[in-house]
Amino acid sequence: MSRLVVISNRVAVPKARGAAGAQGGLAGALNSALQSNQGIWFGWSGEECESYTGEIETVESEGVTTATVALSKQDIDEYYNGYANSTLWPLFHYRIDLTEYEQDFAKGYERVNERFAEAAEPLIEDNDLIWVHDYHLIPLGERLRARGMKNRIGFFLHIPWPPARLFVSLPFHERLVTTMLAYDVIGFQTDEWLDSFLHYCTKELGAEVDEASGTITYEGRTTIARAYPIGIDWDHLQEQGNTGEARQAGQRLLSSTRHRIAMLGVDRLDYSKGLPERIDGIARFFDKHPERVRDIVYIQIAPPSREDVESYQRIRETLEQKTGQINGARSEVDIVPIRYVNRGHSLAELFGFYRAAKIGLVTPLRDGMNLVAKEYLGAQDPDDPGVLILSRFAGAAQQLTEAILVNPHSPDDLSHAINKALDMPREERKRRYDAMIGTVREDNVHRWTSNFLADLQGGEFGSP
Ligand code: ADQ
Repeated sequence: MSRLVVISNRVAVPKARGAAGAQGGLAGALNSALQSNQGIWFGWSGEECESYTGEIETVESEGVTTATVALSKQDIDEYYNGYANSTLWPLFHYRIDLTEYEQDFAKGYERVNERFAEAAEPLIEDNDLIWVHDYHLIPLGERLRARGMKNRIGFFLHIPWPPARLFVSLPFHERLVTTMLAYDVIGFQTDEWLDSFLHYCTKELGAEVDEASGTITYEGRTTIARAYPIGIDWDHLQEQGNTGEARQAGQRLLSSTRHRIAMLGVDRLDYSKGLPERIDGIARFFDKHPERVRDIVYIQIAPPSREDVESYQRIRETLEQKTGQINGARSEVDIVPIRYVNRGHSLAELFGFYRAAKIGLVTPLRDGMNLVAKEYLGAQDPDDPGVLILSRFAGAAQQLTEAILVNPHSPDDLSHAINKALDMPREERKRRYDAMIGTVREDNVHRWTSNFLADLQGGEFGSP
């Protein structure tokens, strides 16, 4: 097996988290793939420097080398907060109303991708497999090719790919996609995002798409494009669930809710997660069933993210306002219907909360996959599982079809789903859980890694 080089915006550097093997999730899975292939993980350190030097800091731990560079303030503003999180993120989540089309952002994005290519080049050997992650680094493969690199290079997009009609609102959209075709393998979370991408390639680029073999041929070069749905780190989640920390967290939640049913939302504070819309759905539920305010308590865990971007500050204000309104209108001396927790929790604590909550509410307006939905199921008691209410617009809905699927934009739909979940008999809860848990356990993050790498290693296409 060739050596593996992973390149992503951020890197899980060992010194920040103890031993490399101790972490689960995506970082843990990438680390185990890197460990078995004496790999290197390259990206931004998360640090800001006075001016960019390209100096690489390396840390070696358990057979994995992490290599990071610091970025200047201008790079962070234009590439990370700018093009990545104010242009591509909203656009790819179908939010052209929030998309900022600033030329400086586009230039900063090109510049940092070029810097990444320049900094990573000396780390890469001829037979290395290179795996680039996510929307921050779409043109990186092409930048590496421009430096003469003939390695097999793959790319995985963690977020949705928007319909062509929205995507063409991006200035230089053709350029972005043609750079993508410099990769040998392009992975999407679901068939839906893959189809949107293929549709764009056919209609706008005039590329030749062979859906049977999953290949795109453009200007004499062939690229594999497939869906590789990401999963959770099942074993790590179960290990965390077996800790005292998980049990304590679950007990804390149960003792504080007493006879009321806990309904739980766990999300980064991001407008794509549909949080204000969710609160509207809960308000509608209380309007329709005022007596049920004694049956249920909603707990929303939402730590802030990307606070330097204005649209993220606004979402926080909106959420606080809406939560305050419902609590003002519906609270009794002994009852507060919504608890809003503005900070993150460890996975062990989340496991405890997931298991104690009889309803999991996961209602993004658009989501590449959504791992919270899978973690919620993975934490349930198989003999008495809770009910998952899931947005039909999350990638996860394509696999978790026995969840109560909802339209997150419709308060009535949400209200109806909550009512149905509250009354769902155990038999039906079990039937739905049994139908979904196999894919959550088996199609886990390790399988995702090995499926992608098998195609990257073994595909016969795309030799540059
Ligand atoms: P995110 O949008 O961050 O990631 P999501 O899949 O919802 O995606 O969550 C990722 C992880 O963050 C989960 O493991 C979860 O436990 C953790 N997390 C979320 N909220 C938390 C909280 N309040 N406290 C602590 N931890 C929390 C992007 C895409 C997704 C895609 C993932 C993986 O947007 O669609 O599923 O990448 O590819």
